Amino acid sequence: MVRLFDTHKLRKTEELSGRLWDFTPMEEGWQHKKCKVMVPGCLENIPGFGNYRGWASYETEFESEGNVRLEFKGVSHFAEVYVDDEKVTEHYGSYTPFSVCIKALKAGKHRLRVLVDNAFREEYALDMPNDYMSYGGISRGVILEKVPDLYIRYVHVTPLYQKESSWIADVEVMCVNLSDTELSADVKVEIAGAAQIRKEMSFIPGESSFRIENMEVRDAETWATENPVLYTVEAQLSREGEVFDDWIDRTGFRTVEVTEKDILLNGKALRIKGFCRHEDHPQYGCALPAQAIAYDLQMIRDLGANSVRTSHYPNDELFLDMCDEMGILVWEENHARGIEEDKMKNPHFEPQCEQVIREMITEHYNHPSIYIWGILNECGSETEYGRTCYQAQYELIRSLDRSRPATSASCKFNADICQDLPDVCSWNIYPYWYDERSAEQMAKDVLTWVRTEGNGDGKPFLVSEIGAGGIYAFRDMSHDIWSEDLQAEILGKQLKELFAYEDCVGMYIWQFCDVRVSRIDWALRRPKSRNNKGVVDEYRRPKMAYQVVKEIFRQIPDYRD
Ligand code: ADA
Repeated sequence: MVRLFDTHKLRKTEELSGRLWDFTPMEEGWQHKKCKVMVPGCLENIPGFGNYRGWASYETEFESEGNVRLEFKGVSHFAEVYVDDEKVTEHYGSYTPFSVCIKALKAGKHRLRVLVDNAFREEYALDMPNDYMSYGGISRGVILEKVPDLYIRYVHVTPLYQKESSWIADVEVMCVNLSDTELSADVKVEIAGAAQIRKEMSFIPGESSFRIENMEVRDAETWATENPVLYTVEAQLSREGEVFDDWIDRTGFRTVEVTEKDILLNGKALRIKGFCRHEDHPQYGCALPAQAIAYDLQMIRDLGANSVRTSHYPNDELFLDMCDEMGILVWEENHARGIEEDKMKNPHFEPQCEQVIREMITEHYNHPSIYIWGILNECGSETEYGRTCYQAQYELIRSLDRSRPATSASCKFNADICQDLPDVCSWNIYPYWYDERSAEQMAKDVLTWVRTEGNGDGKPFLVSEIGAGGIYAFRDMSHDIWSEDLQAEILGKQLKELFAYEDCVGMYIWQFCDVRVSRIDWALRRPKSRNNKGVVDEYRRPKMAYQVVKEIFRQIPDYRD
């Protein structure tokens, strides 16, 4: 399963994932360990491959002809794609989709071979041993589509505002012309029953788009956490009345704005009660199947939370589809955790960050649950060079999407020189854990500095991480470090004090579940090789903190007065 709904009625599509592929490790001494593996899946979750790093080959067959578009929702870290032994594309970026079109393929069976590299290399500037596991493999779905010479690439819908009983939206239609000459078609866009037709639109070879401004969508209900109504967006290309391509997505009508103090959803001040969540599971790695993702989100709902931060990379669209339907707000983040100035200076860093941002925003634009974009968690925001990256990335986000705010989680207390750049100032603070101060004191100290010397005055303040470690089933009368008891005590204090602090829009708990960390550098600092700050362990067994958080979160409404 790649999405929760059909994305085409007419265009012929076939899922190439959801089946066994031939897997061959390519590193010296491993080649004999060929086996069948499920795609999607993580390489490290194949028994015997838990610490494998390097190249591996994944192969399958498909039958098709004509123009074939292959879409990979996520291959980690680097992929080279071959069709019948001819290289058709390559891609770096573990957590964002990419695609390739092969023109005029001969009718018959074809061999698809994907060479995957999950090693840590200088050229992969965003993947490194880290406080989470950087899994490898074809970790998300793979789709094959038969496309005509002119096809729809995407439709972006931006809900603008509500006017009486209509929502007003801006629409961008992006098409791809695979031929060498200009091609034309009639284009129909239908959203929630409202249709717009543009006759004989011309498209130059390659990608080109046009806009439909101020489209009225009558009787559309507003999407909100308490009422997550979704509408279908359907586009069609036709010539002389005959439809030859179609494209389907979903949207929700809502606005997000930022004032000096608040983040507004449909004009109402939000109270964020969130969890940071890694895509991680002992059996599935980062390739959680739909049922496991749904289970996480049901628990997050049960905990009384209303938001998830996709720390520290863009997430699977299945997750986003579910958040759209369940009314869970998403802080979607680009891929970068704790990358300091020296590594930001890697010549690959900035182009790769920008590529991830482009792919994330292009592919996830229509999800109403995404209310904010996040970049560069705890990177070199205290340095002049770092600032140039923050600045360029904020500019890029704003050029791609003006309808959502952007932020980055900082921990550079009294040193950050980038607080003038985001729309919301977000801080990772760990009172009572890494810091001895109370949550109230720490939040006040940070915010006072941000609003004075920090240049971040006039913006909402969000706590992007709080938390404490606790090992499942380690109970201790003296509330010793790593006990469930101490974790529950600390989280209780952090939440109560921050909810009482009016200047704080809300908080994200670090983190939903315990996650595996990299063997090099990190495992020695983390008992059980896990970051143990989850309120559930890696198997989703609730710790004492679960009940404490649930009781507090459930008393707090989604909106501030
Ligand atoms: C940081 C970081 C997280 C995690 C956390 C921790 O704030 O953003 O990825 O490493 O600290 O557990 O210390």
